[in-house]
Amino acid sequence: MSLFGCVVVGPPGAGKSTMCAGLCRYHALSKRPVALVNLDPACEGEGLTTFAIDVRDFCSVDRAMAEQGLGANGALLFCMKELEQSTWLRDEVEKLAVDECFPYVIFDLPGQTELFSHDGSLRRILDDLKRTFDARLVAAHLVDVAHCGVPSHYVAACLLSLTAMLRLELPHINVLSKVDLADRYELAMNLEFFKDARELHRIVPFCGVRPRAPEPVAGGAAAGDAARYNERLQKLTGRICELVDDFGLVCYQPLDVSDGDSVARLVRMLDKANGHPAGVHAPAALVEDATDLFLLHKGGRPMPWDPESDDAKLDDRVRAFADADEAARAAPPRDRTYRTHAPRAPAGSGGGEEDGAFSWYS
Ligand SMILES: Nc1nc2c(ncn2[C@@H]2O[C@H](COP(=O)(O)OP(=O)(O)O)[C@@H](O)[C@H]2O)c(=O)[nH]1
Ligand SMILES: [Mg+2]
Repeated sequence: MSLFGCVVVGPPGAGKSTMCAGLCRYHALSKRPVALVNLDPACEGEGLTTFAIDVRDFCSVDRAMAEQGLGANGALLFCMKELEQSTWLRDEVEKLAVDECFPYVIFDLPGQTELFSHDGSLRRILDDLKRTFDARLVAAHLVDVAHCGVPSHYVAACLLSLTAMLRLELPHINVLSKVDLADRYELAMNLEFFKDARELHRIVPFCGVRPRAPEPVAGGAAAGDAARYNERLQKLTGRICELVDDFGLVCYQPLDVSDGDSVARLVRMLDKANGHPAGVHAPAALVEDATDLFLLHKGGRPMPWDPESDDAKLDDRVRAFADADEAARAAPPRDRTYRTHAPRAPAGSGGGEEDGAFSWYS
């Protein structure tokens, strides 16, 4: 049977690991067996959810830095090369199958965009999985809604999304993450514009810097500098907008990972993109339940599904759900059984890259 899964990419802090935890929880609630794979050798802590496969068991960025004399980003690329040249990942993925059935596999990737912008290892690793397991993967590229607050950053993000689409060569969904925070930013256009990413040139007039206060001696020179800078920036931005528009591929699916409806919409899009036979493993009623239960945590991070430790906090409806879950575990379906990787409670660690460790548009 084919392996279905999702490859989550995007700049550091875009919300990749949180989305992975959200997807794991959603799938656990809707009874879809799921396995989370950490492909970030520099990931710190244990993440929000248990990893079924953790690339840190195979290679270490610290070791690559010490032994090869590389910087952090170089060491990451080195690790990816090592992973590409070994059969470790293939062997580990093979172990996930139970009775030749794979769980839905979610790959959490590092934030360094070199991984797909000008290095081919990641693509070759994914190609290998596609060949070996007939893997039907969809890429989700996350862009933080904060970038909509700075028009030139948003255009850069669109270019990055387009690069990811062209370089990864997978069915692809671009995600505008953290939309619950959109109100915090002063947006030059309405949110629909940023979701559609069409007629990008309309944002060009808003690109630029404000002139700094004139310096006492040079009197007014700073304003002239800013005007010249803005003129050049707008010309360049205009060309990039044309390029992105000409491809006509980029648009964004908004995501608030604490909102069950938002996660459900994204799951439907991901399933459509990679052809997952949704509905076979997740009856409609379960999907509805998953969406409703997810809402219990609205306003906070999605809590990983852990019937045991969460039990005390759960209301009657959720407890009934947990009982049904236990009954389902006790009597697995006749034709096949899955090894599920139930997420556990957060270990108090974010699992993301350190702030400022890497800037993709500086
Ligand atoms: N408000 C809000 N915060 C989010 C959302 N998704 C992620 N975050 C926060 O964004 C920060 C970075 O998330 P993380 O998943 O570590 O990003 P990564 O570096 O891409 O893996 C964390 O503090 C998350 O709690 C969201 O949908 N809404
Ligand atoms: Mg992360």
